[in-house]
Amino acid sequence: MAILDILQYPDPRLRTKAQPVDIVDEQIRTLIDDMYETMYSAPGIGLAASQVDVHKRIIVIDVSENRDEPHAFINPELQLDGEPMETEEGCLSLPGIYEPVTRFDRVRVESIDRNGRPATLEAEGTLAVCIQHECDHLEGKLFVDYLSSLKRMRIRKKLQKQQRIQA
Ligand code: GNR
Ligand code: NI
Repeated sequence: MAILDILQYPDPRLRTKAQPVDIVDEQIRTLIDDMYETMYSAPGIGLAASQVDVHKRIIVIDVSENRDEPHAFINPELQLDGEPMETEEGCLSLPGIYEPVTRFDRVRVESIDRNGRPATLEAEGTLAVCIQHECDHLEGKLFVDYLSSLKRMRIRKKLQKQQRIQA
């Protein structure tokens, strides 16, 4: 397994729209394993393939306390449900930035699992929020897109400054 590099905002590659997976083969399963390792080591509660510069429709999530409830979704199709709710979001591509975002509190996801079988999941709460956040990544969308352009500009400047210091 391998820990993959996570693209940092405002890297333009984060804006790439991901393409559907045709066949779930060994290469896809290896990518999913590497995404889990990358997510757990970060640590984060989810990761989209887009964030590791692989523009395929694959996301992994684990919102459990014990980090022992992994979910992988290939070609996820979302149905939003329930009520709007506001929660603080963060993103591994925007380290140290946390801002409130309004999302639906329930979702239904149809996808393919790591064995290539169709699967349906109904989720609520943090899992529902995380699924929406990850599906946005596959469209090239980031949680800061829901903020005002002024806030987004301040965040971009702050992160670019951090990245210059790290370089
Ligand atoms: O680790 C993460 N935490 C988080 C918190 C609130 C809402 C969404 C998230 S997802 C994020 C990991 C990440 O960037 N996934 O794309
Ligand atoms: Ni994210």
